[in-house]
Amino acid sequence: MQIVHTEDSKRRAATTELSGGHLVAPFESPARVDQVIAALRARDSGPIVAPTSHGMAPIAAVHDAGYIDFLASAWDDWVAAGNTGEIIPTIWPTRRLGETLRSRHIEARVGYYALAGETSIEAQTYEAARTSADIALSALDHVLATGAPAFGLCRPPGHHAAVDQFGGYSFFNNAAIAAESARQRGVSRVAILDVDFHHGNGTQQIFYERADVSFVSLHGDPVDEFPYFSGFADERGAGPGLGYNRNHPLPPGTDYVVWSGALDAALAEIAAQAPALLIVSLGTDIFKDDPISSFTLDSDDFVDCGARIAALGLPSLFLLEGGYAVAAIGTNIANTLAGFEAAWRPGRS
Ligand code: SP5
Ligand code: ZN
Repeated sequence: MQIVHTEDSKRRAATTELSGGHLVAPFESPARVDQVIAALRARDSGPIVAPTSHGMAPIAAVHDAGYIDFLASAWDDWVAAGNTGEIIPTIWPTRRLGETLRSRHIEARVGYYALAGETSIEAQTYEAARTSADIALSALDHVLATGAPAFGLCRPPGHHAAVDQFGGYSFFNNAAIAAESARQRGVSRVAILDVDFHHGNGTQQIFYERADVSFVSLHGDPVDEFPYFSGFADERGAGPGLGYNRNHPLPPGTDYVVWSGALDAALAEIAAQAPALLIVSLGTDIFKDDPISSFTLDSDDFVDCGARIAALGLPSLFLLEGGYAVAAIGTNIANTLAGFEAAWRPGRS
């Protein structure tokens, strides 16, 4: 399988994450990239190519202009205000306080554009987020040009990033940017399958009222798990998009028997939508040893997961999302792609 990767995806190197009342080393670390690429090389999983620059237009097609400007200048504005640590939001326009951004202060802008407080911004974050989108878009180029599958080793992840919000380690929504780009390049309908442990609230929000890009997600039930306010089964889309958003919340401790049953249901929903392209938001934080998650998949289960996805027979683009058991992330990603490739035949569905 074609693999898109650059060492530039390690440029974001935040040192803080607000967790349990402490500032800890971020779970979403550059070491994840090293582990994934080492495993893919060791398995000879496919040619590894560098991304090409796609400019800002595909990002601006998904994200709010004020949000993009905020991310571009946030670090300089933060430093100019006299701050010496990383950017961590401290105040939000919560429902009793206000909804609009009228302050010019960097603290206000940070909170306005943040959906969670665990994700610090540092000096390289904007450039790293741009690189991650380029990785997704370059992998998409390969799928559209050849019909063959591709994997974008995206970092930082993207699926929590909404039209105008960062959080959950996400800044630009790589899967959404790729989906929208595919639509603009003539792909009739795109399905996004999100298997990351966490609900892809950003992807859901971006396409909630659209039928041309569907979003189907398996995740920890938001009554128990981040992002807590999004990912419930009754969120099914709105307007023309009604029925094209499908959530499969699952309880803590979910094992592969239950999880794969939900996957089959999700795959049947996607098949019924007859998409021309599948984008998989591939988070391996469903693994049993993940430090912030609660499902119990084993490394071997990822092989079967890949094979089940392959049965759709769709042109497929895999993009890395979460997965924080660093020692196992390479094996889990390589297993998923290997299981997919062994079973995939074009045009099966
Ligand atoms: C892309 C992605 O997987 N983002 C996930 C972001 C989750 N961040 C908040 C996690 C809060 C869980 N707290 C667990 C503490 C473990 N000691
Ligand atoms: Zn996740």
